[in-house]
Amino acid sequence: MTDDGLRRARVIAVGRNAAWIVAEDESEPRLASLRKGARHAMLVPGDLVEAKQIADDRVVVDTVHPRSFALVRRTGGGRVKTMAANVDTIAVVAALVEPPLHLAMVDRLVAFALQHEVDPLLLLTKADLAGEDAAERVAATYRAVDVPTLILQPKAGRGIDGLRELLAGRRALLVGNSGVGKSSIFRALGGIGVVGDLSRFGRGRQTTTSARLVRLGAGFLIDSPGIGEFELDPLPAAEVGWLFPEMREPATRCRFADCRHLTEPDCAVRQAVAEGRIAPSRYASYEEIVAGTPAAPRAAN
Ligand SMILES: Nc1nc2c(ncn2[C@@H]2O[C@H](COP(=O)(O)OP(=O)(O)OP(=O)(O)O)[C@@H](O)[C@H]2O)c(=O)[nH]1
Ligand SMILES: [Mg+2]
Ligand SMILES: [Zn+2]
Repeated sequence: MTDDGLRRARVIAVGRNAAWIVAEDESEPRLASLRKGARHAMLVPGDLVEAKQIADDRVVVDTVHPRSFALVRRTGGGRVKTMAANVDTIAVVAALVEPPLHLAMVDRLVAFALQHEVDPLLLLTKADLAGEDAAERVAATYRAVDVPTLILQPKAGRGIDGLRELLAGRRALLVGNSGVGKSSIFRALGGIGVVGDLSRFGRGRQTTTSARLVRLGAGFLIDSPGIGEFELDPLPAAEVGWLFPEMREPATRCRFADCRHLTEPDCAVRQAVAEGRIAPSRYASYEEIVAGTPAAPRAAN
């Protein structure tokens, strides 16, 4: 604690008038109240705050530090929602089945991470239901484009040690469709399922309704509610192409310097797809993003 009674703390979960925070030099979370009408009514997990102890059992969030990176997404209703702050890693979680594998969304999230210079990871679940071959095929597609990919079975503990290693020192956010296993992974890494009265259960399933954070050594991991869709803001084709690293080299060999790799003649990117050097599912995602078509669930390669 500093002279002015302020203590630096990380936000782990946020409710309407209060937030769970954990001081940097403590391990137990404390419930802190938020000043009504203050800007920090919009706190999200990952935010770094200064908290003031005003009585033995009362803590108030005083100030919020500027965010280094916040994951902001547009909701169906056209509003924006901030999911987490100060993360340096986006851990995309995708189930191979149940719900069906949604590669269009995986590709958008990976592209989004590259666009914002945070590191993408891919965590594949439910290989026990989908089969190892299917899991390895998908993993190979993403490892080939330098996205670290793990096959996990959180309840059985499979892959959890490897994930803990991969996350060491990182500030990571779990993101993906509902039911893919984000909270299962979060719990397997030591996250608590329910944080006091800020959480509630949705529709009989253990659907996560608000984001929350677990500290992992010097880093942390944030669990978030499932998202139905994820769209990138509109971008010129050349920029979308840059977000698909496997297209960068072929793109230098297209006949036209401003080739969008759609219908242009002598396109080295489409040639690479035809020759199996670029995964058709990745190229399909590229096409959809350039065309502004919403992400549609589609089968793996
Ligand atoms: N068989 C199998 N089931 C899994 C695996 N991973 C997660 N599950 C199950 O999938 C269901 C959904 O998992 P959750 O962890 O709640 O999913 P979530 O991504 O947190 O879902 P939301 O909070 O709704 O976004 C649970 O019944 C898990 O036990 C896996 O690798 N194999
Ligand atoms: Mg959940
Ligand atoms: Zn081209």
